[in-house]
Amino acid sequence: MNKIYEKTIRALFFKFDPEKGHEIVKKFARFPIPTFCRDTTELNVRIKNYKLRNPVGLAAGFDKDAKMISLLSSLGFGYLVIGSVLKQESMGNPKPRIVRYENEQSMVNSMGLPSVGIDKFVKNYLDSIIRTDIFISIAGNTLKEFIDIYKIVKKLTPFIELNLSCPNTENGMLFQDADNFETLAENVSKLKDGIIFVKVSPVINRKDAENLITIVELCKKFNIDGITAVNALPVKEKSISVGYGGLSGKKIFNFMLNTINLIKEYSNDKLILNACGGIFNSEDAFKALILGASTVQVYTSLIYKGPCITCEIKKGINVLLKKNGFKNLEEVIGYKSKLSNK
Ligand code: RRO
Repeated sequence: MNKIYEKTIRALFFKFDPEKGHEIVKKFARFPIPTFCRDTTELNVRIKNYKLRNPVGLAAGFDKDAKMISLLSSLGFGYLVIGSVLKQESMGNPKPRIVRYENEQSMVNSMGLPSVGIDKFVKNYLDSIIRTDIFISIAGNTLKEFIDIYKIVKKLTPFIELNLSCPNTENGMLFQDADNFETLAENVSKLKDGIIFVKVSPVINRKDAENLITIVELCKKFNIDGITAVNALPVKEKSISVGYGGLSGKKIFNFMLNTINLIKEYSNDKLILNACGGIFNSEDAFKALILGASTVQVYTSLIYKGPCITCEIKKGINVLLKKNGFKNLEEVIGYKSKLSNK
């Protein structure tokens, strides 16, 4: 099925500017399609008091304005992360702002947080046909913006992801700084309903690792439920208008695994982890789950491999469960650390 997608739809879309293809999909995405991919109970995932039907999520960024929920929720995902949404409307960075590295199944984006703003986002959301769980990713330039949006979105869904790590705006990583994060976590926790995740950058050096360890400690202190690791990796890229962007896809897979490993080590099993970054197949997903991720998120691989990727990953995980003697996914999550604690 992937090969058909690659030779037809992808071949056609890849002739356009990368954003043009996305715009075309958006036009057709207001309606659901029949779901062709069923879930089995072995793949259910517990997130505190909630249950996701399967662990394969769509990462933030694909549907920033909540315009494609109806179509996307028919594709078999266990959940969709919609957003990131800002309080006010924003145009983002000038184009061109996406470049594909086809041979490496990776890409760089510098969208710069374009958003229709929270009011239109909520309207789009409420107009959607929703057939799977929805996480909403929120971003803010100030503490007040984060808090104001949080108060609105927590009424829509129990699952909120705070984006601390946009590589493409001046303030995109402000709240990843441990002192700023402490203020954000403390304030959000006072208003908390449901589940809160924070999304962090990949760890590439010791300084990043130290900062992330502090974030992990603060999450535990302020009752933040989990971490999505990782956002795109900041890189320079001349063919993008602003000269820099965030690298995603296969090239960041190992950074993702290392970051998940680090968080797991310091979380004392108190945080729920979502693995995001370069997951293209069930083997990739299984590696992240065994390390301790409860779910996996895809985005770049959806573009390279097409909408069948969700079913392929789910089917592949089911095969890997049986092959490795696990009864269900819950037994797999964090299996590696359970082994080393024996
Ligand atoms: O909009 C973006 O440029 C963007 C965001 Br908010 C993000 O979190 N990650 C990314 O790669 N791009």
